[in-house]
Amino acid sequence: MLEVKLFGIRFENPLILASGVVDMTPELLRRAHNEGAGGVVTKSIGKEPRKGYDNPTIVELPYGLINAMGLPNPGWEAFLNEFIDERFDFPVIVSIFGGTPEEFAFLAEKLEPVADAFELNLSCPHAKGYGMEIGQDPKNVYEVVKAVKDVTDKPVIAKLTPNVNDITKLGLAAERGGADGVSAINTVKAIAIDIYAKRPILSNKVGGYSGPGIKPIALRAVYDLAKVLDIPVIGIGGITSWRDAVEFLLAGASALQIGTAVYLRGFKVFKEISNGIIEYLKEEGFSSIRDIIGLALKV
Ligand code: RRO
Repeated sequence: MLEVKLFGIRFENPLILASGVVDMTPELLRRAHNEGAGGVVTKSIGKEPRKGYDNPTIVELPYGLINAMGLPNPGWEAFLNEFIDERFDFPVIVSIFGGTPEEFAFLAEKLEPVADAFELNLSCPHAKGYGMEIGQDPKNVYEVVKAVKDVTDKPVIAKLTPNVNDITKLGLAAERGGADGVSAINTVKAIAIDIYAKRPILSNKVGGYSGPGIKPIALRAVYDLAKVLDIPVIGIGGITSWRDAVEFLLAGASALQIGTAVYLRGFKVFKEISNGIIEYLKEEGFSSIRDIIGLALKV
């Protein structure tokens, strides 16, 4: 009932662990799947090892989190060594980030043996020279996607930033570059201030807001993208309950990623959300999740 096929890859359910959330080791990815994720995205991997920013890197707010982790990752070589002998019986999407199209292409070539698909991080909201600094410009999105598609036959998903006036321009640029899908959204650029210290809380000062507070923004982005794109849209942003998940599916998302809810409540959210979607489909008289994707676009 929940099975979906995206860019030739079968997912037993459409709930995918989002990049950067309890996904640092093969064991954690396996646990996510054992506890109900239909697939996983790894932490974003770059050319060199990065320790990330100093603490504090996360602020908890009533309706979500602001993070500025700073792209911590072991670098492509250590990542490849760690994953090369692993066999997974679920799809593993490898997230990569770079400062130029060539750097993205280099990483895709090197990491191809351990990737079922790539997600291009064109959207981290606070990394100098990376992420959204590149991905806010449709021309760069096109060039990065094209460079990666030129070196790999694996499906390529562009992860888009909401920090622009019209996200569909980014989605259309990704599609023109040959992307197999887009994921939307990465975090919303944000800040939190300690009123007694009278300074920003995060060591990096600004960060990215995620969780229930951004859900309506993410939903709108997915709705707009699904209206104009022919490639699948993967919805991300504050999905916490099965009701949220159904909203994204109705808005045209073909699959969903869950991050902050897993961080705050653990892997059990995958089963809770799957079970809720199944009940909803039965009550509403649908036999497959595929039957509800995009229904809200038709009115
Ligand atoms: O590592 C981070 O600080 C980070 C990344 Br790569 C990203 O894509 N989005 C985000 O909110 N944080």
